[in-house]
Amino acid sequence: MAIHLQLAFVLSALAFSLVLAHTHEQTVLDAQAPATEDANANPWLTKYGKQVDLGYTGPLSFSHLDYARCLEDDSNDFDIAILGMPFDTAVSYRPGARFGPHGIRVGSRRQHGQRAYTLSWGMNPYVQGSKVLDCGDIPLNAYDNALALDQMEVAYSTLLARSVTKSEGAASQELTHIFAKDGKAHPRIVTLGGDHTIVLPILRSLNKVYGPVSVIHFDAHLDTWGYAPASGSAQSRITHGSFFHVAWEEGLMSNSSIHAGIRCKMTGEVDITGDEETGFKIVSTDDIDDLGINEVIRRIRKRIGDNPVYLSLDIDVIDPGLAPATGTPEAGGWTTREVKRIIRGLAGLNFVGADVVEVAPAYDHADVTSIAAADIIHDFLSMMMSSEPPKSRDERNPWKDEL
Ligand SMILES: [Mn+2]
Repeated sequence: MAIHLQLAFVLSALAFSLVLAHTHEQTVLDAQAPATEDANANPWLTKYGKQVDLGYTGPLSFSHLDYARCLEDDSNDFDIAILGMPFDTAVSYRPGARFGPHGIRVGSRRQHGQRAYTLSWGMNPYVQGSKVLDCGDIPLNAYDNALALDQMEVAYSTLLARSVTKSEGAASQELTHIFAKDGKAHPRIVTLGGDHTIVLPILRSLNKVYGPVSVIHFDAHLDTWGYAPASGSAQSRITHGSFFHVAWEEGLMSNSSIHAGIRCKMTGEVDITGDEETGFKIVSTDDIDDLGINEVIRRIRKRIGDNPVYLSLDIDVIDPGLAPATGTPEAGGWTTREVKRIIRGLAGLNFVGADVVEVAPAYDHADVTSIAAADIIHDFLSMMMSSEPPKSRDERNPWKDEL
């Protein structure tokens, strides 16, 4: 076993070296000119080239993207921002999602823009003409939820107001100007949560730019519970299980949203009735077996239509056997592969933003949840840059039976 592991390690290191081969060759060429006279001045550079970062080395950003503190530094433009919201003080069970942004970045370390082509998508999202930038994390107050929610809204709005990079006619889909009240193209933000409450300030911010949006909500739970607390404050009513109800009260969502992957225990039918009032329809976990993936995709697409849509994915939609590191695990969920296939089927909808929330790395094993979350975000980038779902590999390149 140890030998196999060593071999796998060597092979993966080799594969990554090959990815970097182009950069390395260029570096060697660059280094050749001064090599003879400077060989003693910098023997490393002369002999081995630049100090490149391997998958498991270097500073931490999502998929080794450029990292900028965008909230204070507006000198780096982008089309899609990766933004961390390390917030977990409105959870009902396990805290720990404040470490989600860090954990997802750790889970992304074997991802890289130079090795991002997949068989599933048939493309690399980092070479589609859109610039993706890791904009860091919002320094959120950890003691005052009202203050933290305002910080999230202000930060999101700050980035939404930046002008996009992409030139007209680039391959990626860019429709935000069609839906924006000001008629301008706005960047899209992929948020790393954070507990699910972070979606309330995000929807408040999006509402100012686009008006009400539809929501596609992957989750084991409804998150539309709007009960008044038996005791407590108005602020204590805003939690990771109630934020959609509050968003509905505030008119932030159009009446055409949909859940996917619901399987939690409820009070009874009253929860479903309340959920429908807030504008949601339900695709349950079991529907994937009863209806099949294609029908699940069709129902989501039909529900959303041409509306501007925000996609929020609670990692607990995935079975806790495959994604254990989350705040409120529910047994019997979808597989990571099933979720990824549904996401592929959603390409071409008018996404104005997306998130992965509720990753709480302290409950993880071997980064399995963080790796799933990072991989799903890779799919989000491809999804946001595609005008339609990718054809299957067999449709693109039919299998020829040699018999
Ligand atoms: Mn949730």
